[in-house]
Amino acid sequence: DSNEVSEVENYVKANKADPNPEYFGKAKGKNVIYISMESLQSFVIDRDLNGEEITPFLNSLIDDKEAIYFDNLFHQTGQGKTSDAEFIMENSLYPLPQGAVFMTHANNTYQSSPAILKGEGYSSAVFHGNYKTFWNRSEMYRSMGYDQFFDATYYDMSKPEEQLPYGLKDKPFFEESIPLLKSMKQPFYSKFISLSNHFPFDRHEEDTDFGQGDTKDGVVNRYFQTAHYMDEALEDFVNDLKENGLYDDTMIVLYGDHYGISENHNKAMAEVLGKEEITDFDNAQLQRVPLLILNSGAEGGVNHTYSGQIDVRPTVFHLLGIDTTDYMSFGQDMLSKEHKEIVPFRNGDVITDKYSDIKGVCYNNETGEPVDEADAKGCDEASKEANKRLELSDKVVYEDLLRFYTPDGFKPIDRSDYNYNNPNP
Ligand code: GP9
Ligand code: MN
Repeated sequence: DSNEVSEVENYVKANKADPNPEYFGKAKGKNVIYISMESLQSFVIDRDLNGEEITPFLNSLIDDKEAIYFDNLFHQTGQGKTSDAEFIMENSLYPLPQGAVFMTHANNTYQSSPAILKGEGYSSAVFHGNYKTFWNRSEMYRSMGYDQFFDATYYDMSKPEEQLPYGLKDKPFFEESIPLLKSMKQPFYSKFISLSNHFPFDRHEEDTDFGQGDTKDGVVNRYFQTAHYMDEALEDFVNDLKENGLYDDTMIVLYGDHYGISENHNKAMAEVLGKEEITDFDNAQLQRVPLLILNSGAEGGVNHTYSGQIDVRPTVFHLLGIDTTDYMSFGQDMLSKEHKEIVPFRNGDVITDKYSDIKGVCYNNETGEPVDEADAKGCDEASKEANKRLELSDKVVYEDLLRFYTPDGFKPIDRSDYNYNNPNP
């Protein structure tokens, strides 16, 4: 009820990180493109395979300081995978400890990015080469206030060599998206969900000249190839945006959605990383996913802040010059001087800039070794804070608390105003 909302509101407002004036409003009025990079983990960034870069395009954006790159950002997804990442990024709420919030709480009241930006004059759309029912997306997007959902019915799904179990391969997907994107009213807020780099990372031998790894683990070997193919698709897409005059006025946010290589592949991963073994500590560190903000109007460079996907929305909104005071965001602007470096995970682990609390063991980040009992205070404090955040966020979702709260100036979304039936499938 409204008392519970007040508790959350007080917590969120007390923990808000004020915008950094150096960045605030730098991207004001620009179009926004989010790109969900399927299963991309940060360890592939700047890594070579047989002397060739796995992700040369992303690397070039970082090396040439074209993008702001966050190299200590972690995914915070649970069982909802891609959909959990979407949920976190666009609501600045945590996904659930069990199940996928897209499936279980699609009818809640939300104050999601597309709805907030609607108030700033933005149109909105999602682009994805899979069908609209997957992850219950079409139901969730109605609650999020997305104007349009260009799902597989808008793409040419007739060529077997372009098809994967989860939909259309990335290159044709991005290519065919350009005319759809051009049809949108500007400024637009859009999200592109890639899928070529999806487990089991196969069927791309004919689509790129890039080879595979040579460990004994085919999943890990192929991952490099599909990640490289995605990188090529992203480069083509950015070039297409430039050729179509869409680049200059558009800020692009590229994010890895979740891990691709599970703990089942630790042996090959140890070989790839040149380690004896992958410990619990190492595995937690591998949950870093790349986040690049391209063309924000602010200077690019590498930012080492420890952060999570939850922090992206306030960061992006502040770049757009939007006052976030009234929104129930559990993240903090990563470019703010007040940003606290505590990263809660859905499994109860937590990582800070100094410590990692993994399966109840407190590690020193620098050494990767467990700390003495006496030094575990850093973990205990972070853990307490992380649990508080998760608990309050879960309350918002489980009890549908945003029903009782309307941010100043926000026009609530009526989900019956939205449907995504393709008129010409
Ligand atoms: C399917 C794509 C992949 O639509 O988002 O989903 P995932 O299995 O990664 O959640
Ligand atoms: Mn995914």
